[in-house]
Amino acid sequence: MRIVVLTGGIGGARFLLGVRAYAREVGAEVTAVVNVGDDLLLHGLKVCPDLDSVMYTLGGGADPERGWGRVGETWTVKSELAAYGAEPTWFGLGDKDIATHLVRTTMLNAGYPLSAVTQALATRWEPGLTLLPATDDRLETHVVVDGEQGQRAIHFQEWWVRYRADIPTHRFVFVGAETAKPAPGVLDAIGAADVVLIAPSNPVVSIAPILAVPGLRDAVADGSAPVVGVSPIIGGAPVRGMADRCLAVLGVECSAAGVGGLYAGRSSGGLLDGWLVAPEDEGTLVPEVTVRTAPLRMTDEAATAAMVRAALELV
Ligand code: GDP
Ligand code: FO1
Ligand code: CA
Repeated sequence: MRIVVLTGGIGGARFLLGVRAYAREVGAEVTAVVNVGDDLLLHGLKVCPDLDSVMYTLGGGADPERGWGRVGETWTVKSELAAYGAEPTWFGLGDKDIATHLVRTTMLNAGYPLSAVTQALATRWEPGLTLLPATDDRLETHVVVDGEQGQRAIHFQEWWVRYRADIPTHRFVFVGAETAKPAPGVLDAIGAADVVLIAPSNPVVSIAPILAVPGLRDAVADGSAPVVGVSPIIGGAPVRGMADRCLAVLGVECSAAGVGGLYAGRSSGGLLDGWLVAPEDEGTLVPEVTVRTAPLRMTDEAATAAMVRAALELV
């Protein structure tokens, strides 16, 4: 059995722990297609927050409280940069994390594509599944906000980390998406999949940028594999993070029904065959989609593997 998961960072990474546990139990192969819209160049370094959250989490090196970055992190470089007055001060790279960005940037500068670099980094972390960036091309999420002279676009990280998504916001732009190509292996994995899972990731800024890569959304929507999504929203609120603010920008209700309707049923031009929601959201309806309930709190690996089983039983 081959499972493909579309995923963002922290929520997706936790979900993948459960997918991996389930896959080990039944002997399945897993490919994670990871968002790159959060990526940024900082102090000359290429930082890929969602890929790193997934890689560190599956490799046992993530900070469990923060969810991003390394456990046991130190911040010497960050404070030295601050002493120089180096901007931005609102985004901090940890010392251990910087080693990842140094290796990645060196390889990228030597001409290796991000997918190959990710594979190389993963040989250290042994995530137990195939990690693919959605694209090797530059695709960055920018956010159009109110500026002093009309509207201006800022990088997703500035919107998310500096402003905590709490400023007047008009829309999201996936810069580079028009000309991006799916990374090598992505379309093959989707084509060969027995099931495609949409992780309980942020639908607006983690999953949408993956689907914005030309050909990727169609491969999922027109592929033979059934598609099941897992709701990141429980009882009308995100479990963590600011998906509510992202959904508000799109005018989509922050609910399991709202996000299900955003992905929409395959037979109505959307993606989903199945939509898994929490017991709190029993009664959720998405036209043309099979909706089931299961406990959706990823408290530990076993609970998360049970979620995955419920998702797969749906189709
Ligand atoms: P990010 O890229 O680091 O922001 O992480 P993701 O986009 O992959 O995941 C963020 C989403 O995960 C948020 O919208 C949360 O609501 C969701 N999430 C976090 N923990 C849980 C959980 O235990 N259960 C469910 N269903 N969703 C969760
Ligand atoms: N999130 C923060 O809130 N503050 C930070 O200083 C910060 C630094 C950072 C460095 C590397 C990395 O991979 C992630 C980092 N994050 C930080 C998390 C990240 O910006 C966001 O949570 C995600 O991009 C949203 O998915
Ligand atoms: Ca993300």
